[in-house]
Amino acid sequence: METEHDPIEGFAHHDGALSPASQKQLLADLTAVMAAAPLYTPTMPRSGKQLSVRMTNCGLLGWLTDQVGGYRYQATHPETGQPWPPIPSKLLSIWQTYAPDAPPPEACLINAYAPSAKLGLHIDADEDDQTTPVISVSLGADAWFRLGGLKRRDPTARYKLMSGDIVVLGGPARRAYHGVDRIIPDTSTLLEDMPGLPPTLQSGRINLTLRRVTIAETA
Ligand code: MD3
Ligand code: FE
Repeated sequence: METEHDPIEGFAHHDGALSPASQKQLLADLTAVMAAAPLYTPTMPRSGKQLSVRMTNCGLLGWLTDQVGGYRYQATHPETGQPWPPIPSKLLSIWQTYAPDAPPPEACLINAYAPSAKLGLHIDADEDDQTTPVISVSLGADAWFRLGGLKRRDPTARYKLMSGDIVVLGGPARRAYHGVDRIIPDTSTLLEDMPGLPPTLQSGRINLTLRRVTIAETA
């Protein structure tokens, strides 16, 4: 059996934070976002290897990666060249609730997982602001999420993230290694009739991460 470890300080998992009705309302907003900013297939710096996760963004800045430019934030979609659509107000109010003292979010990364997709262990280090919390919202199929420590080889623990869960990563957890081991198939019907979402992604999972990227001027 896998050894259990205490979660790193600053990790807060809010189980079932969003009701089924609010999940559906949020999904309607995301449908509009994804119509304006289509999902694209990110690729690794240098190797050009495709990630299994599909991505897009909303907000003033979006996180992206491609073979030539590598990991970065930029204000425009890599394929359409258009500015990212604004962050829907429902997400801004979630940010207000869970990070009331933080400056407003600048980026919302939208990760779309097919049932076979995963995200290897990594740290989020491309933001100048490394102290404001990151807030994650899970929609659709359940996922096994892995959280470690500040060093790659530190012990890890796994958590099941379900549709409607909100995770707040503040304090030391903001700089911890983490990833998505796998999607647990046939655990949600939420994404089933999301307009414009390809069928394989409809049977998968969408995760949203709200982030502060630049260091805010203090008032
Ligand atoms: C822990 N996304 O987009 S969300 C990512 O489910 C990312 O799509 C995962 O890791 C997903 O970078 C995990 C939970 C999460 C988000 C950001 C974190 C955990 C985090 C930043 C630091 C530590
Ligand atoms: Fe991450």
